[in-house]
Amino acid sequence: MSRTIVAAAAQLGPIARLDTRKAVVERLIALLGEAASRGAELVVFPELTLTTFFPRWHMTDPDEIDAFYETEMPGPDTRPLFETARRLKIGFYLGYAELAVENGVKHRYNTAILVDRNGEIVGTYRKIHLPGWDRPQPGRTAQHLEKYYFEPGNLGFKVFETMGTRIGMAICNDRRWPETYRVMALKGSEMILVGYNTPDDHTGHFDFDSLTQFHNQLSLQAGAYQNSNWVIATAKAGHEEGSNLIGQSMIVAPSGQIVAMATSTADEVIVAKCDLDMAALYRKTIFDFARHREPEAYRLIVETRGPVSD
Ligand code: CDV
Repeated sequence: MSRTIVAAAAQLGPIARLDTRKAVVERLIALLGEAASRGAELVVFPELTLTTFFPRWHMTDPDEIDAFYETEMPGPDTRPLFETARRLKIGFYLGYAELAVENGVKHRYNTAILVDRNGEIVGTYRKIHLPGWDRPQPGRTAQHLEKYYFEPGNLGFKVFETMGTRIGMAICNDRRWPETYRVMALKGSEMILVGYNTPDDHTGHFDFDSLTQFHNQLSLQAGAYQNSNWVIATAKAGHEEGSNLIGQSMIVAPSGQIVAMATSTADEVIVAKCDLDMAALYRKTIFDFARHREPEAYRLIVETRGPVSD
């Protein structure tokens, strides 16, 4: 008997700077309801779901900055989402800015949690590949200051056994790095969940930026196929505070085929029934890691960050 899970990507249209958490959570609850009515058992929301994508601005006032972070999860504003999910018996992935106190020291992470069908947090991931800069770049109209607002995640790429499958998490820029998927696939993941905010002006070079959507598909399809995983990827999309965020939320099978894709840049749910045994199929054949991988030849990947001369 095949094992299946009905998964949904719950894409969000733009969130304005002045939109309240309460208003955003109401939108999330509506999306959760629609996903449930279409049979979904697991819903993936975007990266930094609860606010506008604030790393586009350089803020210096600590109070202004802190207002974008969550200090508890669930908190008063997000609890209704957890309660609705529990009532609907639906699991979810939620990205948010996390302000954590570890050993008495404040840390800021770009975080995603995995919540099971009982409304319990069963996994936490903190974004490892932070794009952009740690200070504003002169001459750029669009800043991308994730290295200013966040530290690299300190939890590694874990895989969580839950909801009848093995789930890994990644956040936005992580999806472009093959290492992201491979580490989780080696740990036996069958599904990788990804939330993202991808502006179409990141490099500032038209020839590259015009390929933003192609690179989104390329990364997600390659990651799914080369690692024999389902990939559920969800965008925050549309014209948000002067920035154009691509949509293209999608569900990709372990074959690399896109089985569902959003057609708008607004709030939109896409759903697919995912056959989890499809992941095993490729792992027994072309991507039988134990039989075909040659780790000795890959040493450099973990020994160095950047290019080396041979
Ligand atoms: N939020 C992101 O990580 N965005 C990056 C952009 C800036 C390139 C991405 O990889 O989509």
